[in-house]
Amino acid sequence: MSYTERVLDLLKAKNSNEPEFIQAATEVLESLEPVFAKHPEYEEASILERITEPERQVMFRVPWVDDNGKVQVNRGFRVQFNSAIGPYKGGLRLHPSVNLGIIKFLGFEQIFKNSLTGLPIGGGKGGSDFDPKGKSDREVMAFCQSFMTELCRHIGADTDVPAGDIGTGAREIGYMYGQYKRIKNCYEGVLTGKGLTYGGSLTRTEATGYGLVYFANEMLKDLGTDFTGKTVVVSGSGNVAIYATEKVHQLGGKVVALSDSNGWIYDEEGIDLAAVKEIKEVKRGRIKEYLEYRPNAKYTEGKGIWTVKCDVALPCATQNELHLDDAKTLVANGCVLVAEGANMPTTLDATKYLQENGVYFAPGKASNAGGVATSALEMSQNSQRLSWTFEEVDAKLHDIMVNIYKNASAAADEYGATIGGKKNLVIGANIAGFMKVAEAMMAQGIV
Ligand code: NDP
Ligand code: 2IT
Repeated sequence: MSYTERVLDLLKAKNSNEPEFIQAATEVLESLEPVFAKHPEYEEASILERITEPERQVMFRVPWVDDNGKVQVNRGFRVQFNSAIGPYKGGLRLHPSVNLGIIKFLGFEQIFKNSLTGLPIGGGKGGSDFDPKGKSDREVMAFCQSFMTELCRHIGADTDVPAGDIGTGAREIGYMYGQYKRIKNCYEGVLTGKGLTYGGSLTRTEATGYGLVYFANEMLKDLGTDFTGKTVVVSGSGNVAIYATEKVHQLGGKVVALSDSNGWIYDEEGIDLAAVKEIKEVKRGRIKEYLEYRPNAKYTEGKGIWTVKCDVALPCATQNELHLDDAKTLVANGCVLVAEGANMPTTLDATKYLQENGVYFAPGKASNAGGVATSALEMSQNSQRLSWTFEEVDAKLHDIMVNIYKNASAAADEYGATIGGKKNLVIGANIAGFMKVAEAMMAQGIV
């Protein structure tokens, strides 16, 4: 039995009730197999046993009062996974599905993603099973203030810097920042994704979606093509999906479908993004309302967005939203590229099927790293007490995505990792992300 197999067995035994964490760890550890043949010193230092165990995890009660005067209680989480290369960094997810296993999978992915950005940020993640959907602004504020009242003792600009994720946008970050400042009496860059009037960075809102498309564009270039005239399907209709759509349109492609957890829309003429922004960013409505703006579009309740014929698919909603059956349909419909905007949206068997059938595939930890990279740029600006222009940040984001592509490709080349006639970017990204963290851990001794 190899080192990676032994550690995986151990992980499965210890964390049997955390399937998403096991899934993420399986993908990473299997990719790293060839690294340990070259570097026996890592096994000697139990790097894998250490990197799969969070440095610290906190779980806490979040009591708040709803609009009926009733006390509600949610569960809060922050997993500080790895600080070898920088302060813990990663988003806060607010969604009823949140549990420790989900936060651990996201925190684990974040270690390697953050390393790939080339910036000094460690891996962490947090959130709560609170559901912001349908809540009044006052209820959201009450929750955010209570959540931060506990979280504030565990974070700090040089310790741990949370940000947005599913359910956490500018509104939630604002309420949390206000409460942090009030309790700590300290105006520091403790959160990213802040509003532009109080330390936020231009381009952070757009960064994950834009970065995803910059990355996919590098992949297309390698295939000798680009976005011009390409038909694209994007799942989700939140922050990542909206700005991925915007950039695809800027580069000459056409997004024809978007979704939310209720259903999906198909607009043959190309999505009217202004309408989607109004529905999602202003009204906090449902994607079905798109028909009020574009009566010729089609709405389908439930799943099925991957049945839409496309050249490029960008899953940007949530984990495990693209299954083996969806992968088969995409391949049968002639899809050439899948790049993950969400974290782990593609199941392991679907990923394998896509890759083996010649679809060029980008794992989220590489292709969605533009969001956290721009968060790190926000941290730099806060430390300098400066703010850079949109063009400056966008240019840096573009360079970072090109570099991540280069580094993941180079690692795939170094280890001869190809699949279905394409570079295996899953292996490339995992190895490139891992090496820097492993070297830092080796240098810092047994901690
Ligand atoms: P948002 O909350 O803005 O949007 C999430 C979108 O996904 C919504 O359309 C939502 O639909 C849909 N969705 C969420 N959960 C589910 C579910 N269980 N089933 C079906 N649809 C679902 O989040 P983001 O756009 O920020 O995040 C999307 C993905 O991108 C996540 O995986 C996140 O971890 C990842 N990501 C985000 C980054 C960021 O900077 N924001 C950075 C890197 C990755 P509905 O409204 O109906 O719930
Ligand atoms: O998954 C992610 O990378 C994010 N949600 C963004 C994290 C961040 O710190 O900007």
